Amino acid sequence: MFYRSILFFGMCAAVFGAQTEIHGMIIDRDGDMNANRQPGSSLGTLKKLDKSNNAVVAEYDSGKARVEVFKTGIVHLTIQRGSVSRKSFAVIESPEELSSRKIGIEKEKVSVSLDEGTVSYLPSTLGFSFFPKNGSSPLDLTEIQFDDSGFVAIFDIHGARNFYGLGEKTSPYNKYGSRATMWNSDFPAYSVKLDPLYESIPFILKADPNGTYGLFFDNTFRSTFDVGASDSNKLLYRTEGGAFELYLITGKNAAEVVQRFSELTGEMPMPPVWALGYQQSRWSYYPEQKVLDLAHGFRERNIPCDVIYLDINYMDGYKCFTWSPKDFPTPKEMLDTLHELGFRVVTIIDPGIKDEKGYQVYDSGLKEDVFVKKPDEEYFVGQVWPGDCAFPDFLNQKTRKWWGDQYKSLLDYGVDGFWNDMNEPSVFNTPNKTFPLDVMHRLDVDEGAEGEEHGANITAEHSEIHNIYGMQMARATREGLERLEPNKRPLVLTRANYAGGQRYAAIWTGDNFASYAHLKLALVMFLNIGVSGQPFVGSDVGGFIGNPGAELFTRWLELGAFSPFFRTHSVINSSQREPWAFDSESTKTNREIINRRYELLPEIYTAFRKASDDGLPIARPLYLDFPGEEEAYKISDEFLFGKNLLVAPVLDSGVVARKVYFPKGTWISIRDRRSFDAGWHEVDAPIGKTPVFVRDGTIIFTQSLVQSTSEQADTLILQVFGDRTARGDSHFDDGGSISYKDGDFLDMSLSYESGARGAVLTFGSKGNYRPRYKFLAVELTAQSVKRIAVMKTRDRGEFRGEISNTGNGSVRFTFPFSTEVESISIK
Ligand code: MIG
Repeated sequence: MFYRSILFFGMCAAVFGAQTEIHGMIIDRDGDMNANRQPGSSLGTLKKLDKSNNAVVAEYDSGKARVEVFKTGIVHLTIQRGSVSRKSFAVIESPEELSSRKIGIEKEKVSVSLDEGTVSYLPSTLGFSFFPKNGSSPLDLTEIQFDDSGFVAIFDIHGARNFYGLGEKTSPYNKYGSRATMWNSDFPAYSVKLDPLYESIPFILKADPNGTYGLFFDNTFRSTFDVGASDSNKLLYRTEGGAFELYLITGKNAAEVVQRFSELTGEMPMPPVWALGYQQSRWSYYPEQKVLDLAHGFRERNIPCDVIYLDINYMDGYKCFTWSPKDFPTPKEMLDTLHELGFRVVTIIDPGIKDEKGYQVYDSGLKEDVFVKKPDEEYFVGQVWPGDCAFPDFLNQKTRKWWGDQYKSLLDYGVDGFWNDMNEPSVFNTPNKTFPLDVMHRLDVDEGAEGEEHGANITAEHSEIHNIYGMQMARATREGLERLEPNKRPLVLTRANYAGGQRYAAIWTGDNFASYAHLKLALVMFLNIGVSGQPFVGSDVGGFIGNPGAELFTRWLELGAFSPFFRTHSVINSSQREPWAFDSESTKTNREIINRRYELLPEIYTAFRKASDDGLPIARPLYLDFPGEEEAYKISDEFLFGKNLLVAPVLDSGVVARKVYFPKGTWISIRDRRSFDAGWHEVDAPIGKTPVFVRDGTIIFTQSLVQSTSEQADTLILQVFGDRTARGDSHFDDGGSISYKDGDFLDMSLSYESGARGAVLTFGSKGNYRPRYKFLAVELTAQSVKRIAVMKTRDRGEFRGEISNTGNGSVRFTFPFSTEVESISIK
């Protein structure tokens, strides 16, 4: 163990050295970008121009371009010289049949008319432009230069200054003025400025009060973005291979653009409800007894928790799909006990398969021929935790099937979910810390290039596959779990990913630090990852490397409670990091924070259900909901959680108050029902008391406390924020199966109206699922109406509510629970 941690920190040091080199490389390569070349000259003269229904194809001496109205609001431009165009790994939609009048050719110019503006393509120069109708900044592809391997595309952004997205990137929040590289990389202990990190999403969103568009560069090779950094009016995109595949996504506001991008690349599937609970991890909890002690530790202290993670030490010599006979001699019994205590267990699985004859997984992998090979047809062998390893080639169906099947043994033991790490892929002993770039991958036949013979042995080099290796591993994992347990929703967590990877797994932001700078960065990352199509995101609470003090841990826990993925995790040899590991005062505070996450679960679950449908983030930047407000584009330390909660966490040390920007409307504090008008206000924020506000006119769905989601809460609590009218809705289902897709859900919608003669809360519902609460409670802040409340049901007549005080500035009426409720009148 000692040796391993030395090795680990040795790696960190080695990696820091590479940082400037990487930036240096980008700067060097940018040097020749402004070479004075005629646009279009790279492809030679135009030979032919053809229009089909939704597309125009231009053929040149040495290449081809194609403009297509892909879907409403989305234009797909492909320019290729030599390189082939592959089937996308990100885009799952096929072009829609749209009216052919949307695209036309006039005087050698292709024009596309969209609701939000016009797109034009000039075949003679390869010029591509978007002119928004509302007069906001146009976008011009002014140059595209091909070189031996890839190309650089240069856009004029015409004064646009707000850019977001690009997935998992370090600061700044607004990407204008920065550079970013897409190359999945494992940098243990990354700095707040390091780039690139573990996942690549080449999607950038331009959004300001005047207008918006999104650009998705669907290319998996190493690529770089320079967003006004080298030239203040230019966006430069360079890639080291492949075709130019651009999706221009328009929309009436940023939310519509993000939604369309999510539709294009697929939405996050609904996770099981337990994955929304609090999760405890470290590298590593072992042996068995320590894991059980941990579980009892939560239950004895009444701190809710749903999931315990087993990091690499549960395995036998770090061999995937094995248990350490010494430390986990009776995994089945351990898992049974944990399940009885209401816990789920997630185990880590890395891609490296130990190169060892007699190890069953390795032997079967050899037999099935699933491992990646070098050009000389020898297996590529690289070192990771188990020592020398072979690596599955997740790029083809056969390997994915084989990989998915491996999970059967862990499922049989009772493991509930899986955590795919090291899948950038990370390799300890190669110069580039990953596979050599000429390692070969075998692709599915239908993923071959256009024109390639079907059934041919289609291969691609690692340089092209690198950025999707992790995504395809997560895909193989998910597909396997869905095959093995078809009626269960899997939880897959992955470190590496690519655009569209939200279809397969949640992500966390990797090996960060226990510092306030990293706490701030975590939120900035969530917001940008969210608008890049991936809603299910979280960070290691407390920071992976180092030891947070009690205050930093609690502040991070506060952010964690409003992160879609809520997990504490820390490096090997770190100090204890359980919510009770500090002092008794902070144990109490930490418990309250986790309790509140559990009380808000119906609201959070509904937010997930929405995100799985519309693809919009769960932790969302203010500009998505308030596109007209200038401030909404600048604020990176406040966000909406779901559509109803405004969260303003404290992200600095020694602070007990902060300034909060309130967008239009009136906002009511969840803690004491104080209300705030739009604009800036100072609010108090003592440790553990996260400033959270609900928009006036909203009903939120909460529930009484449970210790895990395997427990049924007694009471569904409807909290009405606002004195006159309010609306709310919530989604319920069994939380774990996929039968909600067949109508087994309940969508409840509420409307509240208050007038001189009292108030009425009216219930609507859809679907046939019946939640099993015992009580239904309504909480109101209204001063005038708090004496008597009567519930009318369709099946059991009327009930009079029992009144109580909540201590948070509202009054509660409690009734027996019924889904047959029609209304509640309050006088
Ligand atoms: O080389 O499994 O980011 O969460 O604890 C380190 C051990 C490998 C990196 C992950 C981290 C995990 C650790 N892993």
